[in-house]
Amino acid sequence: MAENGQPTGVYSASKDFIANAHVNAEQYAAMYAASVADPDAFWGAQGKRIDWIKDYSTVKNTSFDYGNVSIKWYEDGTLNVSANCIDRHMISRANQTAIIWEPDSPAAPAQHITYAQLLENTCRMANVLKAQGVEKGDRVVIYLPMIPEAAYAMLACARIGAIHSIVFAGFSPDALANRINDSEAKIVITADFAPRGGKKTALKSNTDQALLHCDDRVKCLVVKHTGDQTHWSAERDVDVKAEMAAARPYCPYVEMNAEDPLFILYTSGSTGKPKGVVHTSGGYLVYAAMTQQMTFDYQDGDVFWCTADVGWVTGHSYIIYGPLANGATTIMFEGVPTYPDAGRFWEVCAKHKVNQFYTAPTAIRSLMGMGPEWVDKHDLSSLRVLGSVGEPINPEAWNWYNTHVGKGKCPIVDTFWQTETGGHLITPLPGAIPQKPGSATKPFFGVKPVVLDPATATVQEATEADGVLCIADSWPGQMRTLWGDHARFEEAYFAQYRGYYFTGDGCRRDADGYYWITGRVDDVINVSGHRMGTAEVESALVAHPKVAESAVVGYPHDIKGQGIYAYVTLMNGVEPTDALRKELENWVRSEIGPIAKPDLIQWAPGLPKTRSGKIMRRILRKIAENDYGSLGDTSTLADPSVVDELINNRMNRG
Ligand code: 6R9
Repeated sequence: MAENGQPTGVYSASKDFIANAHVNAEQYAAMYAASVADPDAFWGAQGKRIDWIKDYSTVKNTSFDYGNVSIKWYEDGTLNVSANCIDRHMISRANQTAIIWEPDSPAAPAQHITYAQLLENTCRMANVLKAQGVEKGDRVVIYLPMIPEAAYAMLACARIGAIHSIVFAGFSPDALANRINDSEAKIVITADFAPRGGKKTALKSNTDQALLHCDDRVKCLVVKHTGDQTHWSAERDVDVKAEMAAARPYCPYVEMNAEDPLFILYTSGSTGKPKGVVHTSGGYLVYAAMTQQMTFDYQDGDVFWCTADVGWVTGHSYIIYGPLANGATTIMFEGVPTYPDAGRFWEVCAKHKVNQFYTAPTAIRSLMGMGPEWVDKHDLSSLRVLGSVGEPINPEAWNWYNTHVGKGKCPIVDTFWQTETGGHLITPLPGAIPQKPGSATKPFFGVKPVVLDPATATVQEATEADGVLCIADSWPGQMRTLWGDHARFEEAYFAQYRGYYFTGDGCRRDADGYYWITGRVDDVINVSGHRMGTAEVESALVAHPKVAESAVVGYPHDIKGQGIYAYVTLMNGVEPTDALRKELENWVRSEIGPIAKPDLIQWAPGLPKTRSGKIMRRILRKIAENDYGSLGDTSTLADPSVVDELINNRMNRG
C-alpha cells in the first residue's frame, strides 16, 4: 500500500504486520546502532541462536588491511552444522516437515520429509561417504538436480566435516572437471538424469566426460533418480540409493571448529578462471539463520519457498542452511516457472500454502509477459512476504509482483548480497523498513556500507552519493578466502580500495539514506540472475578453431536483465555464415553450459584497441547497448575506423 493511499513510491507493511513482526522500525534503528557500535557484544549475543559444542570466548577477529586480510569469527568455538540443522530440532520437531520436495512434473507426488527422516537419510548418506573413504577436510563435488539427495549430501558432508562444492547441474562437463580438479575432490555425487521443464539433462554422461580429465581415483556416486539407463563403470561408480538403504541409519557428527570450511562455491570474477569462494562453519551459519528469520520475518510454522537452485549461493543459504538451522519448513522445487504452464509457481504456492516466496527478477519479468491470468487463478492468500534477489528489480516488475502476486499486502524484500557475503547485506526488514521499488533500502545488522568515489577512492560522506559500493567492516557470513589462493582473494576484494571490502557493484545513496544498486562496475555480467565473467565466455569462443579473437560484453535485455553480446573475429579465410553463428552458440553451450550461450554474435573484422593492444570494452559496450552516439574519446585507438564498421553492422538495433 502506498502511504496515505497516495502513490508516493514508498510502501510500508500494514499495522497488523508490523505489530507481529520480529523487528519494527524503532527496534531496527536501535539494534543496527548497537550492531555497528559494538560488534563483539552484538554478534556475541546473536551467536547463541545456534548450538555450540564448545562455546566461544572471542567473537570478532578481523582485518581488512591489504596484505594482512584475515577474517575469523567465534574462532575458539566448536560446533557441527548438520547437528544444528537437524539433531537439535529432534526434541520438538521430529515429526514436523523439514523439506517439501516438489518434483518437476506436477503429476508426480510431492514428498514431505520430516526432521526425523532428514536425520536418518543424512546419516545414511554420511555413512556411504565414509565407506568411500571420505574424511574430515576432504572435498566432495555435488552435481545433482534439485532432489532431496542434494540436501542429504550437503548435510552429510557437514556432518562428517567434508567440504562440499556444488556445481550447478546446468554446467558442462568441462566446467565440472575444472571444479573437481581445482578443489582436488575425492568424490563427485551425481544423478542419472536431471528432469527440468519436461526435458532431461544427462548428468551421469556429463560426469563420465568430466572424469576423463580428472584423477583416476575420483569416485562417482550416482543417484538413480529417473532410472534411465546410463553407462556404468563397476570399479568407479556407486549406486547411492542402494548403498544408503544398506547403510546404518545413524552417524555421529564430528566436532568442527567455527573456522573449519563448510563449503566451496565457484563463482565468476572479472578475470581468469572462476573463484572458489570459501565459507566456514560458525559465522556463516549464524548469519544465514539470522537473515532468513529477520529478512523474511519467518515465524514458527511458516512454509518458506526460495526458488533458487542449490547450485547457487541463494540455494545454500536460503533453501538449506538458514531455514533448517531455524527449524523451518523449506520447499525444494525441481522444476521451472513455466512448466507445464506459466502458472506453476502460483500453483505450488497455493498447494503448499507458502508464506514467504523468494525469487529472481528475471523470473518475474518472464511471467509478467504471460499475463496476470496465470496468477489470478490460484489462491495466494497464504503469502505474507515476497523476496527478490540476483539483480536490480525494475519498478515495472516490482509493481507487477506487488499487485498480482502480493495483492498489495505483502512487503517485498529486495535483497542485495553475493556469493562472497554468505547472506543478505542490504535489504528491507519487512516490518521495519518501508520499501521503494528498485531500492535494496538499508543495511542488515552489522553491515557498514560506504559509497566511494571511484576516481579518488575516497569515501563520500554526504548522504546523497553516487559511486562504488564497499563495506567498511566484516560481518560473520563473509567469505574467508579463495580456495588455495589467499593472495588472489586479497587482490580481488581488498586491493583496489584499501581498508574496505569491494563488492564490484556501483551504487547510489538517496536523500533518505536508501541504497540503489546500479550493477557491476567490472567485467562481470548478470544474465537471468546468473553471474558470469565475460572473460570466461571469451576464452570459450577463442578455443574454437575458427575464432581468432573475441570480446564479450553485456547489453540490456528485457527478460534476462542482461544479454550476452559477443564480437567475434574469425580466422583468415573463414566465411562468416549463419550456420557458423549457430555452431559457435552451441560451442559455448557445451564449453560452459546453456546459460552462457551468446544472445547476439557480431562478426568483427577488427576490434577497437588501444595502441598497447588493450580492447576498449567501454566502446563495445556502448555499441552493444545501441548507444553509439556517446562513445567518448576514441582518439587513443590504434585504428579508429574499426568503430564505424562495428556500428554499421551492430546486431542490437532495438
Ligand atoms: C545472491 C547472488 C552477486 C551479484 C551482485 C550484484 C547482483 C544480487 C541484487 C543484485 C541488485 C539485488 N545482485 N542481488 N543487484 N539488487 N537485490 O545473487 O549472488 O550470484 O554472487 O551475484 O548479483 O551485482 O554483485 P551472486
